Amino acid sequence: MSNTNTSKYISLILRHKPETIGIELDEHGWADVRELIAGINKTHPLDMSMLETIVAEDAKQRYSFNEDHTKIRANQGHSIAVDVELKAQEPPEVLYHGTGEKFTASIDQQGLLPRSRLYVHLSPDYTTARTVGTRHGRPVIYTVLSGQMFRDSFVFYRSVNGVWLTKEVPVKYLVKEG
Ligand code: HQG
Repeated sequence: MSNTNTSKYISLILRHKPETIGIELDEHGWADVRELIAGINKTHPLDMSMLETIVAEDAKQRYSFNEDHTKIRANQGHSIAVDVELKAQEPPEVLYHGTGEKFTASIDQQGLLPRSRLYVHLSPDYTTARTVGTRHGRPVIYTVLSGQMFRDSFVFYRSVNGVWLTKEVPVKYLVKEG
């Protein structure tokens, strides 16, 4: 089994369903590394050195260890309510959101909502947004007027891997491409 499959499974456990392998996350999203390895290892071969490699080489830097590598968490993308201690910060003047064409009628009515996740995910550049959008079919890119939102008191967080997060984006701050 490839590291990609194992990494996807780790992402499912650390963001959405820790109970699948009988573990719990603490309020800051941390899992115990030994428990995680033992739980994952039941279905996907995993030891500490493989986990170190997966965390270090993950293309989107999805995971972090604590200082002594006894705990691990996902940096963002959770559906379960954990506080990964992101610092609120001022976003760039614009950010981008890539989505599938099938969602645009609803987005144009309601704005961007987090759906199953805790936050709406925004990309710092157009190319990344296009890649994210392609996961949902024919991609459509919205430019988000994040600077104006910030001046209007909306709160933004930047994940350690460069993804920007905010609770929602009302329609008036969205500009659809094309
Ligand atoms: C859409 C990946 C209808 C939204 C990526 C999106 C990202 C609406 C979908 C991260 C809506 C949710 C997150 C509304 C938003 N009506 N649809 N009002 N508001 N939507 O997967 O942003 O590989 O939960 O446009 O790289 O696609 O997992 O969010 O299309 O950073 O690390 O609802 O996931 O990272 O889809 O992706 P998702 P996302 P990872």
